[in-house]
Amino acid sequence: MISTVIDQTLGLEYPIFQGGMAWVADASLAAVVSNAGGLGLIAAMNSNGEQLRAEIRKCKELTDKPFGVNIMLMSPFADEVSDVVIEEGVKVVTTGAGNPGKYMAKWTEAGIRVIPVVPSVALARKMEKMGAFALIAEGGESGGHVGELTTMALVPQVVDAVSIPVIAAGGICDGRQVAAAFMLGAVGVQVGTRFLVAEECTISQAYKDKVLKAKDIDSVVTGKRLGHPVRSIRNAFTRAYSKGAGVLRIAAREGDVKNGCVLAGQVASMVTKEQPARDIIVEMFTEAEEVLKGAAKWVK
Ligand code: TUI
Repeated sequence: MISTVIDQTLGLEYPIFQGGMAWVADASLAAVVSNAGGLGLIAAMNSNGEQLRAEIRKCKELTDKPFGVNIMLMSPFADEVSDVVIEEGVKVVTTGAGNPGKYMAKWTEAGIRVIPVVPSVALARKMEKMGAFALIAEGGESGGHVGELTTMALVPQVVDAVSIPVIAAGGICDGRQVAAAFMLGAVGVQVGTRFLVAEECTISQAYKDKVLKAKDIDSVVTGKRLGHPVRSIRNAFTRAYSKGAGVLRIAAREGDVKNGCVLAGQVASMVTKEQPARDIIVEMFTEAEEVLKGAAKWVK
């Protein structure tokens, strides 16, 4: 059994987080992942305070296991939702797409375990000083908003720079990659793309099919010049290099996978079947255990 400070302190069965995916990670997905032994996360994304409150309450009805909320810091409602997580007694908050510094004191004072996504050593150090419980070091293999570094380069550098736990994200969808993350010094993993095709995930079937059919070089980063690099599956949207309201929603919720933005990571091509979330987690950790046990086979 693989068990680390992450599952032990957060009360999970497995040290795995489900990524806080925009227009994907709703209360139902978060609850299913939490019930399966991981940490489910509700994506606050562009929800206003009351919409997020409703999702949190729904999640509490669907699970009695720990779950968290991911706050996307570029959201116009970030201030509002930063209070709602406190009012609703959310235990874990992850953040993305920015520096959560201005919220750190009030969250940690409220007893929330704050786990920011960091794309660099500099932000990792700042977040540790500000009281982060752990960090998610996310490499640019991931879907969505991406930093410059790869998971392979970023994770060990963040691990060396801080003394709080580090969770690896970006490019992780099977047991070999979980094992590799542990080898780099991480004590947990965050997985997004593979949960897109969880049977319980409520996105459009067209979106799931795009992921299931993706080949190795089908995910591309657009928006670098605009300062918002985003990784998604190549389609008319990525060719038009467009940006606009609703591109995430129309892909995830309406099934317009041509003009919409189909966020997915580089491992989309390794995701080949729909499965219950629980099977995804169990399969990944069973394989990781075997890989880790056999890791010394070339050492004489
Ligand atoms: O946040 C994500 N992934 C996302 S957010 C999102 S919604 C969106 N839609 C349109 C444009 C942009 C976003 C879709 N996917 N992942 C976590 C993540 N955070 N990756 C990289 C970062 C990050 C980048 C810069 C975190 C902090 C940061 O700080 C810069 C600074 O101010 O120091």
